[in-house]
Amino acid sequence: RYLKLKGFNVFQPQGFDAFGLPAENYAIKHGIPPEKSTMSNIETMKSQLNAIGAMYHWDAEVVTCQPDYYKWTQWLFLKLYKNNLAYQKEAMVNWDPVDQTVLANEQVKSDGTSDRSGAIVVQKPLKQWFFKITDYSDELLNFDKINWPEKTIRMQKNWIGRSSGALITFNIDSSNHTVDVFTTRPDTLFGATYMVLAPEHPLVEKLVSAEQKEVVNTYCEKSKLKSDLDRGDLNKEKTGVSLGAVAINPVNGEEIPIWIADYVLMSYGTGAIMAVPGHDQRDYEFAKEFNLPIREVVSGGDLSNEAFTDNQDGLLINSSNEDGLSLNGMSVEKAIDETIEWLEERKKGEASVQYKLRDWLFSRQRYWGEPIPIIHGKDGEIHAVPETDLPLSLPNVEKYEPSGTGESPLANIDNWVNTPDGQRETNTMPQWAGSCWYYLRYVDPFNDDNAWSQEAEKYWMPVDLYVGGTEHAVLHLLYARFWHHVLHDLGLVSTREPFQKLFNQGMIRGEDGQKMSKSRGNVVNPDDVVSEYGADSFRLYEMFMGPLEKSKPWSTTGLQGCYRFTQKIWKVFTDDPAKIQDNCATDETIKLLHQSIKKVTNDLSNLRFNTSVSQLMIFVNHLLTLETLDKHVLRQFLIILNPFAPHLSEELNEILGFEVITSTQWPEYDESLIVEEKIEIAVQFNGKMRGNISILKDDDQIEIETNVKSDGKLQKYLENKEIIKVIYIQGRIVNFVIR
Ligand code: ANZ
Repeated sequence: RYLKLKGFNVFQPQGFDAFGLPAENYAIKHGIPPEKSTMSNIETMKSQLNAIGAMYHWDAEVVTCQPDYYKWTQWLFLKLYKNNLAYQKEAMVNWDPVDQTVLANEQVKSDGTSDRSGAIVVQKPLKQWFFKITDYSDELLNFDKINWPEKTIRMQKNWIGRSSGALITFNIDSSNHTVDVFTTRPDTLFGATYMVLAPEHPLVEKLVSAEQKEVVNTYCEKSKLKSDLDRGDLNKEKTGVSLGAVAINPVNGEEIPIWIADYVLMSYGTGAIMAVPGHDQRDYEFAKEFNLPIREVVSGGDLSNEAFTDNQDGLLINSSNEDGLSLNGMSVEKAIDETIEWLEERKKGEASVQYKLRDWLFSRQRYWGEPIPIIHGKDGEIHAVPETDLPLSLPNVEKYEPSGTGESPLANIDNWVNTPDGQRETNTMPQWAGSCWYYLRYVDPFNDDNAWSQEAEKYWMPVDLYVGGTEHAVLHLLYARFWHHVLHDLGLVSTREPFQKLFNQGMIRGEDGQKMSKSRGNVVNPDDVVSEYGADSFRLYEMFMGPLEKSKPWSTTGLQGCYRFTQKIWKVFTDDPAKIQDNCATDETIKLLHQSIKKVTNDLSNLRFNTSVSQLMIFVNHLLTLETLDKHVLRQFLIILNPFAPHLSEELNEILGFEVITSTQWPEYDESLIVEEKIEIAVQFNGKMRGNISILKDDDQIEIETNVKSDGKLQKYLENKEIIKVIYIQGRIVNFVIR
C-alpha cells in the first residue's frame, strides 16, 4: 500500500505450494483425498487473507499441485535432465521410517531426525534421482549481487562447506596400491604419524593383513550401524583397529601404520586421512587412546601438557627433508603453499578443494507430488516423456497411503505404469520442486505455450523483496537459487539470482511463549481476532508487536491496546464535526505532522513497522489535546495511517469528503519544518574509539547504524564484518560488536 501510494508498479502475488508431505499427511490423517483437502484448505486461507485486507494479486495466483502449473515443473525437470543435471543412482539414502520415504540431506536435522516427522532417519540402499547441485557449489557461494541477512548467507556457506587444501598420495609398503588423503593442512605433513581409512574404504579389504582380517571385519560391521552424525561427533570416544599395513609418508619416507576408524567418513574428501595428532584434536585423542606417536610441527603448543594445538599463528618446526623441502621457521600459510608446490613438482599430490554439499536427492516414494516424466524403456534405456505429452497427470487412486515397500503408491497402478514403450518412473518429485520456480510463473500465470514469457520475466525479475522464514535457508532458498542459476545458464532468465533482497520475519509464538500448535492449544485464529476486534486492530497489532525480524509471543492485552487506538482515532474524527476546520493548524501541529510523515516514510522503507505505529500513536495523542482540527492535517494523517489501518482510514477519509486514499499520493515532508537538534556521539567498534558522528537527537539505533555505514571515515570498520550487536547509549556513544 505504501509503495503503491509512492507511485510504484507493485506486484505482490500469492499462491500455494501445495504438493508434498505436509498436505499429504494432513489428507491421510483426516481421511480426505489430498486433492480435495488441499483445495479446501486453500479456500480457507484465501478468505482469511482477504479478511485482513491484504492486497494480493489473486489474478496471478498459482497452485503448484494443479496440472497447468506442474506441467511446467515437469518441463523444467526435463530441462535439467537433458542438460545432464539429473541422474539416477543407487546409493545409501536417508529413509524416514514414519513417513516411509527418502529425504534429502537438507531435510535431516543435525540430531539425525526428520524435519517433518521427527523420526530417526536410517540409511537404506535405494536407486534414486539426484540433481547435480554440486556442479554449482562455487556459483552458489557467490552472494555479491544480493542483499540477504548475514545469518542466512552464513547458513548456506556452511552447508556448501568449501575447504581448500591438498590431495596427497601415499604409497603402500610392499603393494602397488596408493592411498589419497584430503587435508586442509598439508603444512603438517611431517607430523603425520599414522593414516586412517574409513571402514567402508574400498582398499580396506585389499590392504588388511591376514592376522587383522577378523577384527577388521567385525569393526566394519559394527560401524555400519552408526550414523555419520554420530561418527563425526567430536566428544565421542575414539575407536578403531589396525589394518596391519604400512604407508610411506611421501615427504620423509617414514613408515606409518594404517588404521581404520569410524571418525573418518567415507562421504567426505577421499575417505582417508593422514593423522596429525600434534595439531588435530580427533587425531590427538585417537593417538592417546592407541599409543601412537605424536609429533609437534608447528611451534606454540604444549604437548607435554597433554594438549594438541591448533595454533595457526605458530611457525613450522621439525619439518625438513633431504629433497629440497625445508619449512622450518615459516608461517603456516607459507608452508601450505611450499608443501603443495613440492608435492606437485614430484607428482605426489596437488592442491584441492572439497565441499560438504552433496547432490540433491530428488525422488520420493509418496503419492502427492509431481510424477517424474521419465519412462524406463523396454530397450533398457531411460527416455524423457516428450514435452508435447506434458503434463503427465497424477492419476487418481483409491489408496494414496505410502505402500511401505519403499515404492510409491503409483507403482501399484498397472495401467498407469505400463506404456507401450516401457514403464513409467513411479517416484514423485519432493515438495520442494514446485517452489523452485513459482515466482517465475507469477509474472505470466496463464501462458499456455511457455512457462513464462521473456518480456514479463525481464520486466519483473529479480524479485525485489522476498519475505520468508529462516527455516528455508538450506532448503527452498538454496534449491531455488540452484534452479535459477541453471535457468540463467540456459538463457531462460535474465538475472543470475532470483531474490534480490531477502527478509526473514520472526515467528509469532503463542501467548505462553511456545510455538503455536494445535496440541498445545495456544493457536490464535485470525478469524476470531478479526470478528472480535476488526481487521485493522489485527493489522496494527501485528505490526506494533516488535521488530519484524524478532520472534515474539502473542498478547491479547497488546491486541486490545491497538483496538483502543483505533477507537481513539474514530473519536478524534467523529466526536465533534464542528471542530474540524480549514487552515487552523498551529506550528506545533504542522511540525509534528511532518515529523510523523518522515518517521513513517523512513520506517516503512526499512520494514520497521512497530516504530511507525508508535509515531502514529504520538500524533493521535497530540490531536486529542487540540480545540480545533485542521482538515488538511487530518487528511495527511489518514494517508500515512492507511497501510496500517486501511479500512478505518478510508472510512474516515470518506466522511471528510476526500477522494479515496488508494487513488491519491503519499505525502511529502518538508525538512525545514522539522528543525531537529543535531548532536555528536562517539563511535566505537568492539570497544575501541574510532571517531564521532553527527546525528539527529531522536535518531534510533538503526538510523545511527545506517549513518555509520555511509560515513566516509567510519564505514571501513564495518567492511566484510558481521555486526553481532549494536549498543547505543542515548545521545552519547554507540558501540558496534563485530566479527
Ligand atoms: C591433516 C590435518 C592436520 C587436518 C591438522 C586438520 C588439522 P574440513 O575443514 O572440514 O574440510 N578429514 C579429511 N577427510 C576426512 C574424512 N573423510 N573424515 C573425517 N575427517 C576428514 O576438514 C578437513 C580436515 O578433516 C582434513 O585436514 C583432515 O584432517 C580431516 F592439523 O588433515 B586434516
